Amino acid sequence: MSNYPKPDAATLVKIYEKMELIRQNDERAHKVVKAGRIIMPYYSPRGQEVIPSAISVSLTAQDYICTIYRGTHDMLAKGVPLKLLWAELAGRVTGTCKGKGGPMHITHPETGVMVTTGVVGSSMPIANGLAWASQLSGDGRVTIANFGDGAANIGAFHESLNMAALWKLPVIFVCQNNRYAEHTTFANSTAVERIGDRAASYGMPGITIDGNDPDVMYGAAKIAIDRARAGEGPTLIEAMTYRFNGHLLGDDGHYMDKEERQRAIAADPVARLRKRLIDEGALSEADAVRIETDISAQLDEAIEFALQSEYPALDEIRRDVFAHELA
Ligand SMILES: Cc1ncc(C[n+]2csc(CCOP(=O)(O)OP(=O)(O)O)c2C)c(N)n1
Ligand SMILES: [Mg+2]
Repeated sequence: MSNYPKPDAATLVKIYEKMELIRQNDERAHKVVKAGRIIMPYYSPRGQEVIPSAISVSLTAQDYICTIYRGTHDMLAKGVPLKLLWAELAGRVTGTCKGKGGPMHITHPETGVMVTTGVVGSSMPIANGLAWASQLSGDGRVTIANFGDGAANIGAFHESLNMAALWKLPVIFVCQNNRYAEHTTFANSTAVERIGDRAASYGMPGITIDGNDPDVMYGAAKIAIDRARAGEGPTLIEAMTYRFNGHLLGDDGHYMDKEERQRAIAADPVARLRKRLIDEGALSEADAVRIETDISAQLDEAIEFALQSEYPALDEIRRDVFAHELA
């Protein structure tokens, strides 16, 4: 990993901005749901901020990502508009899916955020389809398939990796190993120590890395993205991370190892990168505060926009569902 490309200072600041947006967005989601202002299932990505932030700085606006119910971090890093995201979370007609998708199905093709579902493992075959379309049309796009450690034990993982390798699809499989699948630990569900090793079975490069280290995550993603864009095929990246919260809001995570959890929270990757950027002189304290205040104001605006928007009217129910009812 010492030969990985390294992010320069400006890129690290960009990564930090995305991570701070994800952190604050998560804080707001907790507040808004607990206050009863929005009723939704919420799967916190807190602790996993580095992964999409360090990947997306090497993506274009046209590149695609597929993600899961625990995916607001992936979407925010890719650039989904905040107002549209929040309006969809609140089920309003101004949302990314006109309020008909809700928090589990955020989709915004304009920023490359493609078809999110709650079906564990589904991001991978969908990503293959998008990547195959790019290969056929020669549009030069790459697709990132995000999924969890639990999803790596679903049949779709194995089928998708095999096909992507066989057809040399421009796709990167990013397993965000947060050590839990619902309430089951990784060790209790998986016979191999590293999911990254499984890549060898499918004839593609695979690696297991510290997904909370921005340099390593950036470097591994950059190599895989360049490889996919050059037509050399897929890569499997297992990014080791940790889920700070329970599976979803309302689950207190009592079954999680307390010390392990405390250690992970104490090593909060967002606070760590902030401190490092200031120590290294890449960011001044005043600039950091400006970034944070600006994000907070954008979130205020997005949440108010969402809550003041209308719910979809009854005539929306079948629109966008059947081709002959598109109008
Ligand atoms: C096909 C399928 N099986 C089971 C479930 C129930 N389920 C929802 S989330 C989840 C855990 C998935 O864990 P992981 O892939 O590690 O993702 P994480 O939630 O940790 O991000 C399960 C089993 C589901 N939604 N879909
Ligand atoms: Mg998991």
